[in-house]
Amino acid sequence: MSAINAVVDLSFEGEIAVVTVDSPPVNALSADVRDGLDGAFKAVSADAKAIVLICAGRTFIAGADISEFGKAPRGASLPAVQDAMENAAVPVIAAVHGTALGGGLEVALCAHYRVGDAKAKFGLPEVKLGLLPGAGGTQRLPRIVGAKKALEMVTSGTPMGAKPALAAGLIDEIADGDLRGAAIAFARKVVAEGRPLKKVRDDSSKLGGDAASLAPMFADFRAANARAFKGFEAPEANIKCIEAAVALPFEEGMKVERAEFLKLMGGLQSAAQRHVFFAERAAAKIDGLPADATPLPVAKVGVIGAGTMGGGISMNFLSVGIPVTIVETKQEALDRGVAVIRKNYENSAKKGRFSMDEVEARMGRLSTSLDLADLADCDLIIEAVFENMAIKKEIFGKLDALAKPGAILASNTSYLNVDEIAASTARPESVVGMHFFSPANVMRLLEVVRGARTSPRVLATAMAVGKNIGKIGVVSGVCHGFIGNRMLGARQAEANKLILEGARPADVDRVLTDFGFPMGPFQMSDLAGLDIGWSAETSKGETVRDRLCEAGLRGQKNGKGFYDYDEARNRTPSPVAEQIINDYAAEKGINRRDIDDQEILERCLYPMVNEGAKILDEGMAQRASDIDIVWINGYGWPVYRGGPMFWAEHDAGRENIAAALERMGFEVSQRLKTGW
Ligand code: 3H9
Repeated sequence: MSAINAVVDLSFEGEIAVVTVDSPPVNALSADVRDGLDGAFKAVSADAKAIVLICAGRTFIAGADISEFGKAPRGASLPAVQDAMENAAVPVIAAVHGTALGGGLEVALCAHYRVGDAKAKFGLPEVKLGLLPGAGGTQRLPRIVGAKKALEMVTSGTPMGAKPALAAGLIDEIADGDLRGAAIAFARKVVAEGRPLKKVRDDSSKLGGDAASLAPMFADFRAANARAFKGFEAPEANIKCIEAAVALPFEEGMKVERAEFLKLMGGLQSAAQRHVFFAERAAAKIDGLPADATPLPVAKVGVIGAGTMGGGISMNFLSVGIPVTIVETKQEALDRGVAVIRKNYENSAKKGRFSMDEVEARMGRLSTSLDLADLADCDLIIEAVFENMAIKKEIFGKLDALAKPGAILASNTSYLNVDEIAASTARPESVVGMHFFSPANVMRLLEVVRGARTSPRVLATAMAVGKNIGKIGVVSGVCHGFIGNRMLGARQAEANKLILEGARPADVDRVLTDFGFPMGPFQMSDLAGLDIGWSAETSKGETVRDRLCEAGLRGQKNGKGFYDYDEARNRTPSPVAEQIINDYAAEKGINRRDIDDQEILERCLYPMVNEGAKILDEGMAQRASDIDIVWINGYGWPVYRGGPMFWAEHDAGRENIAAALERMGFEVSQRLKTGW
């Protein structure tokens, strides 16, 4: 074996040259990897009969090195490496394990043949980074899997497994066992049979039609996905490139791809989506955690409360094979909760996500009880009862008495003081907040609330558990509403003022949905129920919300709220709500005026950013990007806008926001003026 450089080796197995990339963690196409590949292909001696390209470590090349984007180009160019492969004098065989993604697949598509192991995955996920495959992927992939399949792959970013890849002709063989050995054997076969140097670029026979015959397919695809692609620039650019692959010769199609790629790469959406990629990974890191704070094993989970939250939380664990015991106070509540879980699973099975046997397997892991004592052997107990401090304290006091030593006691509280809850036990080091978002089996965010006395291992375990159940955990300190709801509160307060000053609830909602949120604050209030935390006995008509509830407006649940809802849940602004708001404003002497969309947007979003900055001031979030992750995954902030803190920094402008907030009379965080 001879080293071409620190990350690429060249060795020989008889007459077969083997080029090995070894650049942890994911063999991304950094300048070093490109230089190494360039050097290796040049160094292959004339007597080699074939070349195998393979990677060490956990995966084949997982793409371009995203951390190099936007920096001055260095090293060999990717097209030069691809040319060297495609135009090699002898067959080049890519041997794929793990994930051949993005630039990795684009490199593999320049080989003449591809062999994958049984677990290998092949995809072009650039769209998730607000990009398109910029190294020929949009021109080569449709020439091998057909325009329709390629269109689905580049616009969804979803990878293909080895079996479908073999069926589609994307790979030539699935290797059983030793990939290196199988790839070398395959290379020998290619040589022995004198197979041709197949260049994907030269074969247009699999595209599936020409521009005219495929036009309806493209039109249907755009129409079917209009909602999913709304607001995003990258999907349409990807579609245009696949159209170009169908309509134009290869080299011309490459020019379209290049132009579209550069447009996206220079735009704010891709910068935002790349930020989110790294932000997601940064969120998993807990600053200052001692090295010995390894996660504790969690083999059995208890959940207190079988309501919407408790049921959803339980499903997360049942789905990954962890047994759950749910405890309720009444049998009917248990039965109802279990029935909802079963129904959810059955609905997924009906949609083909898994089999009915799997439904039974998951349900089989669920047990129920009316007695907290049945949680005594759980490693993790999550309390998911309603937001009432006295009740939570009582429960935690009981858990302290019955849970096994070392068990983690978690609260799903969305606002309350985790330290106060912890103080009702003699083991505050075992208490942590695990705040799930509704529907808890679907939403990816998990706020992990670190109490003043939560032990490092308990914190690490809560984060590891989150990862295991497919969540993105973000650590928050103890403050009212933690990261997400605290900022939501700032937005809601201003939205409430706006409707008294003259904006209509539907205007506020429209401005925010146009911005990219799936729903606005008043649609959200209607969905949650206007009467959450409201009681007829104590209501004094002091707020608009009190008056709406007093008038029998409860939100979507009774078809009346800020909007009226018909049976199909179509909404129209409610004249009753509008009258109540107008009367309230008149009574308070508020002069109503026309409020334009820009003011609505600024007043809803700027105070949120300010609150985010204060959260950083107080050390309640570890980093600004964590706040972005909370808002994208828990509250529907559009991913192409990178989260509130990214948006403030790179779009709206921190200093602009600070100045506007000062004009509005807000107390402005210093960080907002000077940087996070
Ligand atoms: C592209 O290819 C454009 C082309 O068309 C060419 C145009 C000219 N670059 O996710 P993990 C880091 S665009 C740099 O935790 P896993 C990651 O940040 C690219 N770094 O592991 C993390 O670092 P840290 C298209 C990267 O096992 C570490 O590796 N490709 C890259 O759960 C481990 O990552 C993609 O979009 C990268 N490309 O998942 C694939 N990838 O430890 C993106 C990862 O410091 N990557 N890192 O936090 C993935 O989807 C997953 O990382 C993968 C492994 C599935 C590969």
